[in-house]
Amino acid sequence: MTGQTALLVIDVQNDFCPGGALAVAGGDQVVAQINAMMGEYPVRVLTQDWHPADHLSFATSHPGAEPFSLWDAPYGRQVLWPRHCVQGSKGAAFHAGLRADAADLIIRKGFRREIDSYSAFFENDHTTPTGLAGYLRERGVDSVMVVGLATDYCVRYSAVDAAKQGFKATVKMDACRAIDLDGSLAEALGDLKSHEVTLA
Ligand code: VGL
Ligand code: ZN
Repeated sequence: MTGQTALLVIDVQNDFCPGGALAVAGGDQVVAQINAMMGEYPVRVLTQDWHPADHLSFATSHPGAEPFSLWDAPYGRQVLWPRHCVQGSKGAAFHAGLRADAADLIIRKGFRREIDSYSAFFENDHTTPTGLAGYLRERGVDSVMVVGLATDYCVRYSAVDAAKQGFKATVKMDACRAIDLDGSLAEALGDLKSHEVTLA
């Protein structure tokens, strides 16, 4: 069983939808399309951003720091986000309309206080694996279709890492929405193209 394509649904959670703590414009608009795609893929993986309340990617964990400022973390530059996707909170739950029951695997990321994890494959040190690559290989997957939130952060890093891990990676752009912080969307598109990720 090789040659299968997995659908990777990135972070379609309440906090990234309108009204959420780190709302992405139109974040909820991807839900219907993603639900419709679920039936077309033999392997379906959802990711869930899943932070402890004192996570170091939160501005609130750095006295005096403003949300969206930068912190020089031991593993590199880290945006300090508004507190979001706290483990077990309503904000961390999947959007109520998402067909989460259709998932084969739910992978949680960003659960270690000291390190953020944008990618579904590696934490932000780019070396600590989440286990997803091994899971996909054992399921006979050789390509991934990436959708969800946000295009310029978790979708970007997940798709680039998928390509680096040898999977053929495609991002379905109209099933994604971006944060677009200081040109981050343009930078993400350049990064995706330079890693031979297909933008569909
Ligand atoms: C995300 C910022 C912080 C994302 C997660 O899902 O793109 N962005 N945590
Ligand atoms: Zn996060």
